[in-house]
Amino acid sequence: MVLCWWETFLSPGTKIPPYATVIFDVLLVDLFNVKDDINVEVQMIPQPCRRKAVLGDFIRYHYNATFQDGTIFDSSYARNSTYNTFIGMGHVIAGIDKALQGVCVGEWRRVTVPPHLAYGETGSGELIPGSAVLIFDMHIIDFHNPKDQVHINVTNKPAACNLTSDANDLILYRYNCSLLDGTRLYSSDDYPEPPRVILGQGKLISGLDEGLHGMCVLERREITVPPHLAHGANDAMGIPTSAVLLFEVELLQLQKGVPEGFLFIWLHDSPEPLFPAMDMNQDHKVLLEEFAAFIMLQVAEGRGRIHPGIDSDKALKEMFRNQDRNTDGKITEDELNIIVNEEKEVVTHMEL
Ligand SMILES: [Ca+2]
Ligand SMILES: [Ca+2]
Repeated sequence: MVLCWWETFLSPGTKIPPYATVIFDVLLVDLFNVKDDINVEVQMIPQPCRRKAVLGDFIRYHYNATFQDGTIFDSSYARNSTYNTFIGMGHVIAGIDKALQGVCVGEWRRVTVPPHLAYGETGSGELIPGSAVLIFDMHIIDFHNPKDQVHINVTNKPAACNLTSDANDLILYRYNCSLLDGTRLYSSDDYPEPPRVILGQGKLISGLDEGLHGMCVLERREITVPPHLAHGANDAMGIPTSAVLLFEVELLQLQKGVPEGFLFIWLHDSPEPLFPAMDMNQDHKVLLEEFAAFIMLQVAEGRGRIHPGIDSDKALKEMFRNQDRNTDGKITEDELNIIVNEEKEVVTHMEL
């Protein structure tokens, strides 16, 4: 179909005299065939392309939209915000819904959409005339599926690795957080000290917490976190809505932890009976100093583990208070036995 500026020559009601020679000055604006499909010209695909977008994915992309004569009629860059949509749900014109399938993160593609896969013969408002062929220059920022899990890519695994991070462990780690297009968001290097956190206790966004599990000291990883395991559809700390985040992390230190709610656990069986072992000077009472020395000896000899996230003096005092039921400043055998029996009923690891 060829459209020309016929209307501009003759104002309505103008009569063409007989035998007149009519001169057409033709500008070809659009050319398409009703059988045309979209035309996709892939301009750049970053490698590796881990996964291609499919129906049902949620995608964020930038675009410039032009007519065939090069006039820009719409641009996401002008709004300084990506266009975000589910693919294949009819939220965008049919041609774009189709063009978004099979893209890679970071891909640039030019898509030419014939009018029957865009705004048809009627066009759209004042912006898009009827039967217009539209060209979209698209840059895919990221996409994810609501079912996506955390993706972990180990970039450096130390040869010696006999201890790995798990829930309740205290870790010290470095990180950089960026968008998938490389935009840096925040980094532990922005702070004087790398962060220290206990895993598995809801202190971090859930996807990062999960990605930090199972690491050995000095291991490095790239952790890709979909928005539902990060900040979701909220604008948090300048992070765009529904953005997929990339964390580059390195585990610097690891202190094995104790289950939530515990201050100390035995790693093997506790001494049996416990009181005589704890009452190191055999005077039938255990004062704070004696108690602290006993516990720290267990930790030093690898028989027990104290809560890594709390100052150990504070933890020891708290543990002592828990045992010294009548608060007279000493633990007796009776007091200890009450606790031991109560604890044994509920847990296998005894908390002191
Ligand atoms: Ca004693
Ligand atoms: Ca007491």
